[in-house]
Amino acid sequence: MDVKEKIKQIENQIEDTIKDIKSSQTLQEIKLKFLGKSGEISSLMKNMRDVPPEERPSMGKLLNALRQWTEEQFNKLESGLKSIELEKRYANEKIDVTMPGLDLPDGAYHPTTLVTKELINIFLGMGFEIFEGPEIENDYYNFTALNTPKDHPARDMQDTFYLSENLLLRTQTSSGQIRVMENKKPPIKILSPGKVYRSDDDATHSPMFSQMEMLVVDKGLTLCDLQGMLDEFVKRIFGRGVKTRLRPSYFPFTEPSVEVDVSCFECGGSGCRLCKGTGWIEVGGAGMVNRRVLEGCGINPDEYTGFAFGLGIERIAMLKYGINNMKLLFEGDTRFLKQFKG
Ligand code: FA5
Repeated sequence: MDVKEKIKQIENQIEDTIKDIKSSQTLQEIKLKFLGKSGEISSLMKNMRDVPPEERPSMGKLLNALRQWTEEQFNKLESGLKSIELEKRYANEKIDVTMPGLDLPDGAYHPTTLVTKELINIFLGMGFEIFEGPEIENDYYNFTALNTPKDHPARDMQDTFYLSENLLLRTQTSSGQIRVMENKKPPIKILSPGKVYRSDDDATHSPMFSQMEMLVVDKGLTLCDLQGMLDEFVKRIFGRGVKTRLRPSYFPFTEPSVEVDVSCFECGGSGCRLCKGTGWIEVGGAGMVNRRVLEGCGINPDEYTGFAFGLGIERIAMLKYGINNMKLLFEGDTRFLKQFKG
């Protein structure tokens, strides 16, 4: 067949097939059939070898024009198909912003956080400021300045995690008392919540737990002021009917020292499993700040007195929510935690 005729035939063929192409994928296949390496146009070009040399330039021109025309046809169709396909995709992917959202489960505050927030609120309402000391403490603030020198037997009351000869994980938030009194002149009224660490581990003791320290230093404070404040605090956290009892105790940094008990809010004081039949539940330690501690911080103990109170936050959470194993507060089990939506 004459090349010109062949060209005409190809053009007609392209015009015919193009009409029925409905997707860019089919278009690619057809494009290969004509323009691919072994496609019809490329084969024609290869056949140029058989064309007499004098006809080659004009033939070459015709074939190049055919290739260019074919490419234009396909490109035009391709951009049309692509925009139709894109619109279809957009229509399918349309987002209905009025649809209700996915029902993701609500989070809840951890019981320890709930109690911490409640305690902070109570004390802020009484005019306390918050002080947060470091968790890595040195021996001086955790022990020595709290009237507990190196060979003091009271050091055995708390099993300490030492990081070096002088550095340790604080065993009590009482270390914050010293940091505050060193830097602030009375009147002082601070609340110091935070994590503390001890080598302790059973159903009511954890190696890492949270304490809240309360310290007040001013002129003329007595144990009665401490009891009055504890009474009010306990009523706000456990309920108006709950009473406070101070029991003699020992802490090197307070003199006198007391254990703070509250009347059992489960049985009202008649004795039950929660209070182990005693009618009372211990919530923390307290006392009048030892004059040696005040002196060490540059506060004249003849002019000022102070009282301090420290409690275990997990212990309060266990009492408040009737939790019988402290481990539950550290395991992060959502079946347990989701019961505490505050
Ligand atoms: C102290 O830590 C004193 N710093 C408290 C204090 C402050 C006394 C100010 C005087 C003046 P104690 O070691 O008793 O005291 O601990 C206080 C509370 O922390 C305890 O009543 C208990 O509720 C809690 N607690 C102690 N050890 C653990 C533990 N391993 N896990 C969880 N809670 C604990």
